[in-house]
Amino acid sequence: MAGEPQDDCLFCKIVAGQIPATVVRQTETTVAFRDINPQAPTHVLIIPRVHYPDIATLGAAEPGIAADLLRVSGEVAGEEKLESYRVVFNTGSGAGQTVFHAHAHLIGGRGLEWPPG
Ligand code: D5M
Repeated sequence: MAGEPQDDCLFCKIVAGQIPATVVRQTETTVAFRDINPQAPTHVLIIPRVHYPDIATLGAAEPGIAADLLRVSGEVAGEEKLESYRVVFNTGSGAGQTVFHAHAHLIGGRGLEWPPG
């Protein structure tokens, strides 16, 4: 069923506490934790507790939870004292998505080029 945990999903396992993560914030609908392969001094992933493969399917089915990802991104950016930062949703393998459970990347703490590669 849509949104149900998937046995083969890494981020569902983090939500369930079956795989350790450095969690920085939790809400009723989201979990935020540090990326295992940080691309900047602050690199936090904000994920929904429910399973959808990407931000498009999450946003279509659960727009309130998609908005929660953005709200929590801003809250973590504040806690990390970031004045400038980027929130990125890689969507599809051609855009670099490797984990098919919707997630926002919060990246900051260094200068960021535009356009991204
Ligand atoms: O981003 C997927 C991100 O997930 C990538 O930056 C690495 C990160 N990752 C993978 N495994 C873990 C664990 N176990 N903890 C924390 N972070 C992890 P994508 O946009 O799909 O390329």
